[in-house]
Amino acid sequence: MALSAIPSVFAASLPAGIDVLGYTGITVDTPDIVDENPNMPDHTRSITITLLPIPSVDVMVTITPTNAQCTVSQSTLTILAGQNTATLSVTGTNDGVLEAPLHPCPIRFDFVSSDVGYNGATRSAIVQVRDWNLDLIIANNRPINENPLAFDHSNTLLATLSDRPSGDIFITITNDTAQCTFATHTFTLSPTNWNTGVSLLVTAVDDKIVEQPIHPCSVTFTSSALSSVEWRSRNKPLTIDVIDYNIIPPVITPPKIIETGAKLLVAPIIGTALVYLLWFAAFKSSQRRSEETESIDK
Ligand SMILES: [Ca+2]
Ligand SMILES: [Ca+2]
Ligand SMILES: [Ca+2]
Repeated sequence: MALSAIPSVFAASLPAGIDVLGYTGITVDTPDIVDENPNMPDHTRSITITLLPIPSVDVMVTITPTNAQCTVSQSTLTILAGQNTATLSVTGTNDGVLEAPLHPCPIRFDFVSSDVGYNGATRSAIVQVRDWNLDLIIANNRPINENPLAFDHSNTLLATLSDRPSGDIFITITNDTAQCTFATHTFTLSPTNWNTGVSLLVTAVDDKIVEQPIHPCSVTFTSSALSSVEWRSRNKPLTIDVIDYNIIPPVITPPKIIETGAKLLVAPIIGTALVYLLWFAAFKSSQRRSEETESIDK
């Protein structure tokens, strides 16, 4: 048989936060942390609701996350008479928004039953959601000049993290050989230097190739995986503009003699003239031979 509501004299002695409308035996056991990253094992965790005493009538529970940081597998459930536990799951919302490493998702539980000890009871729990949007930030990116004598032949970039990581993150720079080069290809951002950052010297390559006045040096920053810190993208691309230093050789254009529209007439005219000249030369030659022959005969 279910107990009646807690007498007010007893309720007055309860610790702060206990819902005096319901039995003190209503407990909600939630995980401390869920992860936004769907690939992490704690992306979804279970919630257990336990009722004590065991109800002799059905108890309906409405479960409501009070912000958008997590979702629950069921918004309502019924704990049947004679049962005293129910489980559901809570999942961190993969929101793509950069937030605090841990940010709260409060969940409210409302109980309805013909048992007055459960009817109207509420519980609340806070599940912390681990952010998945820690980001590598590359600052001071500006164009660099291929000309070794130019003041902007090199540049110093600053690499920081958007938030404090829980461990060291090792970062490798790749694809930088053709258009620009980095003085170092690996660096570490840690819980102590994540906001002061690491300076990265990058220099344009004097490649002796005629290119576009501004052309890209495309590099990739690949970050190590940490079990406790998850990245939206472990491969972050960066484009550095390179200013070309190679002069285009002059192009010699022959003088334009014939207009485009007259081109079709030119070949037959030249051909005809050549044939006439050849014919005329042959005619004159044969005429000379004939005159010579005549003079010999005479
Ligand atoms: Ca987030
Ligand atoms: Ca170049
Ligand atoms: Ca060039």
